[in-house]
Amino acid sequence: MSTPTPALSRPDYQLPRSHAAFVRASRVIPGGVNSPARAFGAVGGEPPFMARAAGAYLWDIDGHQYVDLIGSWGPMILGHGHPRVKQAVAESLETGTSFGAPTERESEIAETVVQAVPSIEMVRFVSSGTEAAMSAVRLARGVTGREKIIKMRGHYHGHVDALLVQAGSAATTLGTPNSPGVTRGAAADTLLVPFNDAGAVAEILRAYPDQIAAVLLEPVAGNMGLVPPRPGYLEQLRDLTSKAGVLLFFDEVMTGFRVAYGGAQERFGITPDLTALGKIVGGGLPAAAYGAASKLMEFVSPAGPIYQAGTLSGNPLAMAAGHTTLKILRDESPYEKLENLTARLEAGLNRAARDAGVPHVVQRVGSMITLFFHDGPIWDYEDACRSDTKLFGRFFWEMLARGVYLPCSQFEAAFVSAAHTEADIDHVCTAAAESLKAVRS
Ligand code: KE4
Repeated sequence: MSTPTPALSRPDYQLPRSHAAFVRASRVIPGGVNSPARAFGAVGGEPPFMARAAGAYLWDIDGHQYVDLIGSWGPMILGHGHPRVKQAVAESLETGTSFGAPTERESEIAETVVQAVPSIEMVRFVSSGTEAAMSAVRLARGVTGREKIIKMRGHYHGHVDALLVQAGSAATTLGTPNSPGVTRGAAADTLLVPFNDAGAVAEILRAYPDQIAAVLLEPVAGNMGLVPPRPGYLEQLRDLTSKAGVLLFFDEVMTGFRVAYGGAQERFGITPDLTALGKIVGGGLPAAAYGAASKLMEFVSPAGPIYQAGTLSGNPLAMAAGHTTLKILRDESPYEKLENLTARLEAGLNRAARDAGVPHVVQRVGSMITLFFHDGPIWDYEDACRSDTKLFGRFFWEMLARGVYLPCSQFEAAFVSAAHTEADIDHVCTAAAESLKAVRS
């Protein structure tokens, strides 16, 4: 498939079939989508409905082709429809779709995860990142006998009541970081601090001695746009939590197998006590996981008393897609290619914004990247919220009209896959230069 040529301009960019599909969907699905992040709430207009995907590309039902920079919000690190992943799922399909009984395939992928992720000696598979984060928090509270947790403002760990407090991702986009329906009781034990501020964590640990079960965070934040840890910050958290007998929980649903094969904990050399995984670990099918040292995981039912369960946990099809994805990442290690492609994108976006005279900052870790319309670096949620989200919305549509599918919010990270080529990246940079000139005029 050749890389799409940029469309002429935004005004003639119509999506008639997607519009009809959106009207139809909105009658029977809240907001016409099954996840708010897809709803274009932050950028206005209606989302294109997708017909198919292959490699680095998406095609909508109006026939438009896009260079895909969402990759299903992270899972598609190999690109869409990798032949070996498709083959593995097809073969798995031949033996059934779900048994509700253990299979050896679950042990095989569990062994691969244990070998890959420094903090994990045992792992439990679930069906979503939300479940993984929720279960890990329950484990932390159950093991320590403590009830309070420390969460970072703007970090997103799925729609768990206790964690939907100052949440990022679409919760920020849609202005519901503290959703109605989350009771005061559910949120009462969630203490909030700014990301990248170890002093704030130290202060809470002092104020609540022996009451904090865990500090949880995205080690590289992707849900307020891409915000890296300040140099030394993760080391400070590790030191503070170890000294206070508090568990350090890395939510690596997004960064796991993304920023390095062993995730952020491998890239930054910090070993947390608990890890949540998702997205890539399912290879595009519903699977996620949480893991830790055996001495902690042995508390999880039925080995121990802390209950957690799931009808489709360890689903054979998802295990086949996820395990094949992990084995390709392990054996072919596309990480240098991902680093180079995304560095090329970073340079191109910086050049385009500089030439257009647009205040901006491009932030990147590995193949996760965000162009913020904000003058100067972003280290926390308060900084991120000062970005020009209206300008982002106009930029987003200019890019869409030029065949580039960005995350539909300033508060999301974009993802480059191993299926992208330099030509795809150059197309994105050309489209960005044209789009920024268009929104500036
Ligand atoms: P899921 O329940 O959506 O599988 O995972 C929740 C989750 C947990 N932890 C982190 C760090 C995450 O990024 C996520 C989900 N990420 C969003 C994108 N920012 C998923 C997209 C969506 O909500 O549709």
